[in-house]
Amino acid sequence: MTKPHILQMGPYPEWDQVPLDGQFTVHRYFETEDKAGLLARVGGDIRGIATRGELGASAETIAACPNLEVISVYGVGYDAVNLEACRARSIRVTNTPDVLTKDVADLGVAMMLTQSRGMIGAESWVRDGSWATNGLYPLRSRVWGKRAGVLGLGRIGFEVAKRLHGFDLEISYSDVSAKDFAAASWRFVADPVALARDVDFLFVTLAASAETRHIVGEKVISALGPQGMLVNISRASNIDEEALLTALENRTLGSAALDVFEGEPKLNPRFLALDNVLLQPHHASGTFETRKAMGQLMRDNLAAHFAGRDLLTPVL
Ligand code: 8YV
Repeated sequence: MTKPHILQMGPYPEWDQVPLDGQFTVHRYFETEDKAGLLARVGGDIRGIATRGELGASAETIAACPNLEVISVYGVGYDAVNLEACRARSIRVTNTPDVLTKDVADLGVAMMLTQSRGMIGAESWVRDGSWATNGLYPLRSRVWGKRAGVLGLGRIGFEVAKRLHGFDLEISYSDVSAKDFAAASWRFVADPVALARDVDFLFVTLAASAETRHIVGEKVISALGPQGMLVNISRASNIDEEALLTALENRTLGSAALDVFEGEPKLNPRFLALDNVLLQPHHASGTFETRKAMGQLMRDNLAAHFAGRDLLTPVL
């Protein structure tokens, strides 16, 4: 039996690459310099695309594959896949929800603690000898007892709120409606600006879409204010990065902890000049266990499609 041809948009670890190469005839888009040439040559053979959350599949790539049937995303976010183009041609789309939820929540909360307690600076304080020469590390504000806001109480937002609850923070959240799975003590605040005004830490855990683009803009940022901290473990597009940079530079926002950036992995160099932002390389789902589960689910969705079975985690 001939193996279905798939287009692979980005690299995977070896434990995913080997089985993928075994199951499919794989064309590595990311390794090919002449991408237009590759698509012109094999576009007609391609029946599936294997991609990653942050890479997705553009309208042009989809158009270059006239026999495309399915796009499997290694990631929960599928905002980089052109869904309109997929809908127009009944192309199925899958993602990897659930398996990464708790790791992403862990990193978000770890970022808040790291930034609040100044742990990066404290590490340097030990390593560069400041502890021995200058004495005690400068004091920081405590975390427990403070107010946290979760913007988007989906799977990841829920796990963030659960963890923050365990850290004795007061929880409020914003979403399109109040959620019946939220704990009784979690307060629903419909308006993101009102949410930001009421909290010390604001976690952005929304699935990104055209509707949520820049939902955290100048108003939300200034409502969070000079004592507030913004934590983003979702997508850069949910935040107006220009407004964020200006607020961090002017100290009208206290601080930020970010795992995602516009144009990543190249980020705006203005971030690098700031001492009130914690920068992380989009690795919230980056544990062995979770990445293995993501790879397996990404391949299982492709296999299910080509075997004519129901998709495990369909988006479209
Ligand atoms: C990336 C993510 O997919 O789940 C998502 O939406 O952005 C991440 O998990 C991951 O970096 C692998 O590419």
